[in-house]
Amino acid sequence: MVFSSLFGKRPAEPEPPSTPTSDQPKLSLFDRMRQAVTRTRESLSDSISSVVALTREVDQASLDDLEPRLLAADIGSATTAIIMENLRQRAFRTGIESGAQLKEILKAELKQILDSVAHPIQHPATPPEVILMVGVNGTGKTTTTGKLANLYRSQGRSVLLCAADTFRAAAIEQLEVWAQRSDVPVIKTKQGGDPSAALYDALTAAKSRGTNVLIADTAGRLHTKTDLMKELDKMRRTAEKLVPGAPHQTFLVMDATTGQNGLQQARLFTEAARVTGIVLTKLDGTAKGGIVLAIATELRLPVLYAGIGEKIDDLIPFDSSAFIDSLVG
Ligand SMILES: Nc1nc2c(ncn2[C@@H]2O[C@H](COP(=O)(O)OP(=O)(O)OP(=O)(O)O)[C@@H](O)[C@H]2O)c(=O)[nH]1
Ligand SMILES: [Mg+2]
Repeated sequence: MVFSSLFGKRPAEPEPPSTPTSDQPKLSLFDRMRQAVTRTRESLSDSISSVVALTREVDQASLDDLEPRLLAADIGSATTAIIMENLRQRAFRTGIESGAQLKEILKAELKQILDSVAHPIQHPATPPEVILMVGVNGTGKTTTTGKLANLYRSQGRSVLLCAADTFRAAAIEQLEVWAQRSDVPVIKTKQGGDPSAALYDALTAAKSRGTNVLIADTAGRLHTKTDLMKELDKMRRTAEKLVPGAPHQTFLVMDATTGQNGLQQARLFTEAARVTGIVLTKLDGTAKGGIVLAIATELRLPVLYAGIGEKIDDLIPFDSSAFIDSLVG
């Protein structure tokens, strides 16, 4: 399968305006996805091999061995139960003849789960498109805001950043560094200031400048912090008032390494914050990439982007076929 067909929905991989720390040869997005899920793939491949090693034909009993490995990859108990039930039925009805066939069936099952929550992103007819970055502490919101600015810029869209994390020390400076890297302007207020006021200024600026995309980095918060959740509501209302339909996107940034724990936090967060899609960060640092499946089954939300490192171009548009091929390939 060629790379362009996997990523055909988006423009060809662009040359970012600046990649200060990128010193490796350019890999295709597919290769980079494959690299990011290496550890998860190795653990899954092992289990598929061990299932097949037991007997030439994959029977129901030998499938039992696969179940704990799916759970270990963080696919989640609900999702694993669905997959196992389908595989067992298949083994019972028509038989599964080989490891290769098991892989193909597994791939189809996983793909169906991801595709059931996929939907095309609707861009507003009139700019700016307003994106709120939300999530619990330390998941990678600020880093992802910087990477997204770079990605959108390289697609020819103009970007304005809003430093709406006025809570954490140095959060504004951190975003300014990212803004410089991708050469985009940033609107800020002082630390301790009202994030909605910063957002108001940024929305006004984006409208008058005709900016395509406004991305607001917000403070890390737990759904249990009532004041901070109210603050997020106020930001939403501010956006709504100034730009019809805004915020058009609310991206929940999730850290893949936090596994089922992160998923539980995310579940409660999505209920409170009207999340439209997930950015899954730190996929490069985990053998639990299966969390993408659990997100689809349990949050009913698509993963839109994957963070695969700390550099500016270490963010890739998520593609379910590429992901599944990388995971089970
Ligand atoms: N390996 C890896 N590290 C990442 C990725 N995304 C973010 N990080 C790192 O995660 C750490 C936290 O990132 P931040 O962007 O500051 O996270 P945040 O959500 O803004 O944090 P708070 O604002 O404190 O809630 C930093 O050290 C980032 O370099 C990723 O995709 N891969
Ligand atoms: Mg931050």
